[in-house]
Amino acid sequence: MKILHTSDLHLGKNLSEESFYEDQKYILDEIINIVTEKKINVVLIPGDIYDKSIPSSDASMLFDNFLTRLSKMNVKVLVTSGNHDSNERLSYGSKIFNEFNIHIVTSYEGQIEKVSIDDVDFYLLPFLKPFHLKHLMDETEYENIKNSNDMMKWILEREKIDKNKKNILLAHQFVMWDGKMPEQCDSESISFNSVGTLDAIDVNLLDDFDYVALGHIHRPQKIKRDTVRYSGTPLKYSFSEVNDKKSVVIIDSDNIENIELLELKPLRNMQVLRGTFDSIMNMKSSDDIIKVELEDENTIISPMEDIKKRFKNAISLVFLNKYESNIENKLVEIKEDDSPYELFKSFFLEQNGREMTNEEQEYIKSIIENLKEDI
Ligand SMILES: [Mn+2]
Repeated sequence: MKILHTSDLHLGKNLSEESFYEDQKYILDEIINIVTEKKINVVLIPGDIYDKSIPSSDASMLFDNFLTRLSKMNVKVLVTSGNHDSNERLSYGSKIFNEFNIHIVTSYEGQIEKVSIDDVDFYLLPFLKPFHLKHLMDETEYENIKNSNDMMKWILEREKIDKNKKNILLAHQFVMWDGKMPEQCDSESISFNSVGTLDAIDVNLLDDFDYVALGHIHRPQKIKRDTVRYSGTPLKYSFSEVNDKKSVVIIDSDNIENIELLELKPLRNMQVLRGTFDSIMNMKSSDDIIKVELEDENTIISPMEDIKKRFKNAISLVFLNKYESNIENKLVEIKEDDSPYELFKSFFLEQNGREMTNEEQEYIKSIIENLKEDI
């Protein structure tokens, strides 16, 4: 049996108001192509189907279309909810979907939902925090669950894992190895302060599983062994991921150790362009999603207008020069009776973080004088 593992689709996601709709549509088609070419029997998606708990109609249609196509191809789909998904929304229709080989699990009631296909048992664990289990325990028992690791221990102790079969777990959690957290990027929007190691699960707890299909972390990576993996997002969702290679994992249930990573080629790539305004305007034009980092010492007025003529999907711009990055400390107070020259002086200081040179002072004074003469 051939299995494909992806996760964190974040359907409906925008970045700086730029929609990923076409990119997501394209990459789901790419995944369908891989399913066809590689003769995949089962697709695993452990969480974060949608970017928002109330997905847009476009996002719902994308997922609907994806599931329908897989179902028609007789491919089984196993889905669990992530922290971005609303359990109620995602589980809508799930009882009927079961009849079409689509299994969506969004809740835990004391036993992990299991789907058996041939010689493999799949355990579908949705995103959980300890408080989700409170109603399943008595008070003293609950008091002993101090963190996600305790929670996972409690959950797994209640499972009877059949060692005569292959066992695969789907989970949407932080899994750490030897005290090291997984490598994160900006699009996860998980604050590390609130997370810390409180939410982390020790990978050694998962030793009974032949493969662990993880979601939650957007950078593809293995944790401890090749067969405990974050597939990562199918697309780059932040500029911190420009150098990442996105992929899906292909697993053969007869040879689980030999996992295969298949790179996904996006409709539009993502790039960070760094340089002076002039050098960037001389770079090769591109339709990629672009962030520009300007190195010019002098302020450039509305550079984005020109940049967008060359890079129509430029969506983010920062100035790297020392003045611009210091601006918040240089807010200048202006008075009502300031002369035009004094006003300009304040404006210059605020824009550039320094006083004008003598030459610049003379220049602006002469311009103001000329204007006065014109009036
Ligand atoms: Mn996610």
